[in-house]
Amino acid sequence: MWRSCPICEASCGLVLEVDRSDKKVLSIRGDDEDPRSRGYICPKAFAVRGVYEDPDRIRRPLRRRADGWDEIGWDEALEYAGTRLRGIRERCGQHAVGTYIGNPTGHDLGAMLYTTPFIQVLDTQRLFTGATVDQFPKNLTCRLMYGDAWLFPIPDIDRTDFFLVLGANPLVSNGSLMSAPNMRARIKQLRCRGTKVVVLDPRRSETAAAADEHLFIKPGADAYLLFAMLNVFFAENLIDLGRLRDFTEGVEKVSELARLFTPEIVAGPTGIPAGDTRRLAREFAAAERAICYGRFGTCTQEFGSLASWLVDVVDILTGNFDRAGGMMFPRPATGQAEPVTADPGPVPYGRFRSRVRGFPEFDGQLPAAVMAEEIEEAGDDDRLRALITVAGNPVLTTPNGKRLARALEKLDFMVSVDIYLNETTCHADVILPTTVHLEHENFDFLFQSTSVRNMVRYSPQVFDPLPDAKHHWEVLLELTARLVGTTAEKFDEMVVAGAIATFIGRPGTPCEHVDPDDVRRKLVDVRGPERMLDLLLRAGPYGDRFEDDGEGLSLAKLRGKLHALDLGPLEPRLPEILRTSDRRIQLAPDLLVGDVDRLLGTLEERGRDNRLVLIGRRQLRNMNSWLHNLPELMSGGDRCTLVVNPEDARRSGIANGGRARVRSRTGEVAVAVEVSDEMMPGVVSLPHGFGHGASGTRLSVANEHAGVSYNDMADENVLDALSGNAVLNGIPVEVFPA
Ligand SMILES: Nc1nc2c(c(=O)[nH]1)N[C@H]1C(S)=C(S)[C@@H](COP(=O)(O)OP(=O)(O)OC[C@H]3O[C@@H](n4cnc5c(=O)[nH]c(N)nc54)[C@H](O)[C@@H]3O)O[C@H]1N2
Ligand SMILES: Nc1nc2c(c(=O)[nH]1)N[C@H]1C(S)=C(S)[C@@H](COP(=O)(O)OP(=O)(O)OC[C@H]3O[C@@H](n4cnc5c(=O)[nH]c(N)nc54)[C@H](O)[C@@H]3O)O[C@H]1N2
Ligand code: SF4
Ligand SMILES: [Mo]
Repeated sequence: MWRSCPICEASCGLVLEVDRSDKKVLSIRGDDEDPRSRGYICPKAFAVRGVYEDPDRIRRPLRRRADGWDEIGWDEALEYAGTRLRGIRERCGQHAVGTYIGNPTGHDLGAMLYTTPFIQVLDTQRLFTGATVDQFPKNLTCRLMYGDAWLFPIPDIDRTDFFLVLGANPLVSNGSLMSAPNMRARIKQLRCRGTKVVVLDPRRSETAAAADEHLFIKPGADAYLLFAMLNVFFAENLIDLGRLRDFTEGVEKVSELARLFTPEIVAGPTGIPAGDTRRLAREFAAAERAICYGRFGTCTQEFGSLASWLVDVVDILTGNFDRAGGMMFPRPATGQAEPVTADPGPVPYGRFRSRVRGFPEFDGQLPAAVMAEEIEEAGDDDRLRALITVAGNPVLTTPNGKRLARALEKLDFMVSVDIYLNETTCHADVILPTTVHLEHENFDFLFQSTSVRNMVRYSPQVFDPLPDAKHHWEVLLELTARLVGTTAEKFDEMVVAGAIATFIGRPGTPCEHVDPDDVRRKLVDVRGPERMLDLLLRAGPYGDRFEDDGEGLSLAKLRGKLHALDLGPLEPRLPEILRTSDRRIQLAPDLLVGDVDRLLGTLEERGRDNRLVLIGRRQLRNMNSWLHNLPELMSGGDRCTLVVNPEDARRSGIANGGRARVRSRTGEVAVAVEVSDEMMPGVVSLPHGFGHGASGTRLSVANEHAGVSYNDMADENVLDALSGNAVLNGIPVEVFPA
């Protein structure tokens, strides 16, 4: 069987040898014929078997009793959850019920498509997602600059001559907002072709080690550095917008601001000598085709929105945007990035605020970092009383997780849609499990929009689920229907009718003259995500538009393809797909410009600041917090170690192989030490996602390799001031011998 790997964004092609009668996976290997991954896989590919077989995985709904958990039937579980949630909404208002949606949602078509109606029906001001511990600054800046929070520019990496990477480690993460399997081979190939690869990172990461050049940068200082590069571009007449000049607003404003940040002024806060910054800027501007790419590290910091913004500004002002070898916009087959005629209206920002610290919403979301206080400290008439976690483990993945764990115990009611009894779900009153990867069809919905080449990928179901199992979308649909007071079948019909009304017969779209009744007859005849997918594909840019014998895509046609379907290189798409009100790129949005004073205000202080700070470190065999229960990924020694520069180790009195205590404002942990000059002096590093072993969890393997939780040390009070993204890097800590 052929499938794509659903664990990370790269979505590599897999070949599975299976025994279907015995429901056993005999082997997993990389698919040599997959045009995207060409045989490449990483060790996490084995997780699709590991999770499927894991005896600790939850297979039937669990209800909490005084002395443990009872397996219960689906009717009872859904009725119980629905009744309690409805009761709290009726008594205390809709905002008393909140939800936290986690990362695996983005890897499952059904979860993606049915989360939207679920959120709409909840209609709560307590919507939290993993986005606010990840890429929310990028969402904000894309909304401000291009008019859509999900219109991300993606590196056209294979055609570039200069690849500048800030705050990303694609050799380990396998790429984020840059879906491209086997980054090691790609980078090697690029360098053979003469492309220069430069990495700015406080740690000599795996990617930095494979690059032409690595510069240490102090955590949180990217916005200064990027402004200084812009300063050089303006001072030395290196600005060239090319065809973007005709539809870009705000160059003058950026020039004014950049004047304030010379390479000399930012040398203190960045730790990068002015000469290096100047040279970097000149080399970047001189390259025929260049990419400035920033990701997790440039988002999860106090100036996350400014840094994310300036990354794009550097690309735009050097003519490296929306053209081959620069940053480009993919064209997903399901139509997310097609031109739209409707005015997007004002930026959805600050329409309401969190109750306790008054943080403004963006796009309907509040920062995950305020969750605990909304439970514990909001007034009795207004507190968050019930929470639904969906495929998320915020106790280990959001700042001050220990506090959150305590707060969850104070909820009136908690539901978790999840497959493990882990550090978060152990606080729930009822756990609703879903089928896992091999038990359902899939389509890489999100990663078409982040792929470095246009592509579509369908993955078939491998095994029938247990007779009484439910898919993720079914669980969400059942819960949603119960909140509305209707049946799942009826609600699903409403969802499809809504989608048909959106995509069919709308003036100015490819299916303007298609008959909605005809569409309904022709769609695949099943409930759920496959029917929606068929609609989106057929109405999408490569679709058959519901013509009989049409050439274009449909689900039926896609089901016949064993491997990913390559739809060609990325192509220029601007200005057609801009969604800003005036259909122009907003290079200097007021909200971002307004935050530059804060950046200026911290220049001196940051230059002087020599406190020790903590940053994270992804590891090839982790996926955030949730693959630690698979023995095949947990062999070898303790991975949850603190890496310390030799100078800092000496100063702190700790040694390689010894143990250290790490203390921040919020927490303290004890870990094993590795001393290495891969760390910038003044910076220590620890992986996240560990910290298992909590009582009440059912993770027999993970609890044996418990480690400590990074997020016990991340401070829930320090956020990116604009987007509310958590600051997960650059946390001031003290380190001393254990
Ligand atoms: N300090 C620090 N914190 C971080 C990060 C960091 O680098 N450093 N990274 C951040 C990032 S980028 C992210 S995306 C977040 C992730 O944060 P979360 O999404 O909160 O956490 P995960 O560890 O991905 O947990 C996934 C959960 O989904 C469940 N699950 C897995 N598969 C399925 C499924 O098919 N169905 C259902 N229903 N449940 C499933 C797992 O059991 C687990 O409970 O963490 C963030 N937190
Ligand atoms: N193996 C594995 N792969 C994963 C995941 C996983 O947990 N494990 N998680 C997946 C998810 S959900 C995501 S979002 C992606 C993220 O993927 P990436 O965006 O590639 O993120 P990271 O691998 O965390 O790399 C961030 C880098 O930023 C550096 N850094 C820290 N602070 C700063 C700073 O202030 N400035 C600069 N310039 N650099 C800084 C860190 O040292 C690190 O090398 O990875 C995905 N892939
Ligand atoms: S890089 Fe690894 S985890 Fe990511 S899709 Fe490929 S095989 Fe799966
Ligand atoms: Mo993420």
